[in-house]
Amino acid sequence: MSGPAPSAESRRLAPGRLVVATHNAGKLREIRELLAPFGFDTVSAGELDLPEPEETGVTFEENAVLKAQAAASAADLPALADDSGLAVDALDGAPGIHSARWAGPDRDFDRAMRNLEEELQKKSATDPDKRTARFVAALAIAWPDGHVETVRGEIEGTLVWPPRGERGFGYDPMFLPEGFDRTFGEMSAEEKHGGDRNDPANPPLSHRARAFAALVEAHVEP
Ligand code: ITT
Repeated sequence: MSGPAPSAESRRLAPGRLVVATHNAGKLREIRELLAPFGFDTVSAGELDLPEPEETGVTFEENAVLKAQAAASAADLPALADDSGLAVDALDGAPGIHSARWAGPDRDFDRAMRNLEEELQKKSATDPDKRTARFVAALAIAWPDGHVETVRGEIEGTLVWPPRGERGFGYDPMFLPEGFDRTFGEMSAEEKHGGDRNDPANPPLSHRARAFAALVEAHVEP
């Protein structure tokens, strides 16, 4: 028989110790909140003093896999990574996978949001219908033997100027999710996460919460 080898079977994460492979404090807080109901014993890449791998991928998924596999192999534990960003239609998907980079080495998101607004002004993207964007989050779980699973979540919205709200992190104060009149920067953590994947009346809202719902559905032991 010829042809490609069958892909390894889909895997589920068992309860136990889990590395959260991020050095971003805002993400870490949200991931811990989203993981809370599942009883994992989490330790962050920062707490383990793990190095930050270079993000050389060209997709969110590739970068999430790089980060999860680097942490799983360094810590000899399963590891969960998130690669995320804001894709702006008028900017052909920028900043996208480079969303963190737009904030510079000091991670200055006031500056990143100003840069973003300047780019939108250059494109004459002043009307809300020209200011559409989506937040994307790819999550990867990697095991020390190299196996990896990925999922993705997205949320559509519009970019407002000036930014509104002090909550959340990163680009949250500019992002008005579709169907809402408050930005992620004006929402509590619970509002930004949204509801339950099993409740059609109140489903998960943020890109990260939606990716989590997909992760739990397919790759976490029930
Ligand atoms: P790690 O790689 O250590 O996880 P990072 O900040 O470098 O941290 P990314 O490369 O995935 O992570 O960059 C994602 C950037 O996209 C992040 O720095 C934020 O600016 C932005 N971003 C992602 N999710 C966001 C959210 O929920 N709210 C606001 N901004 C978000």
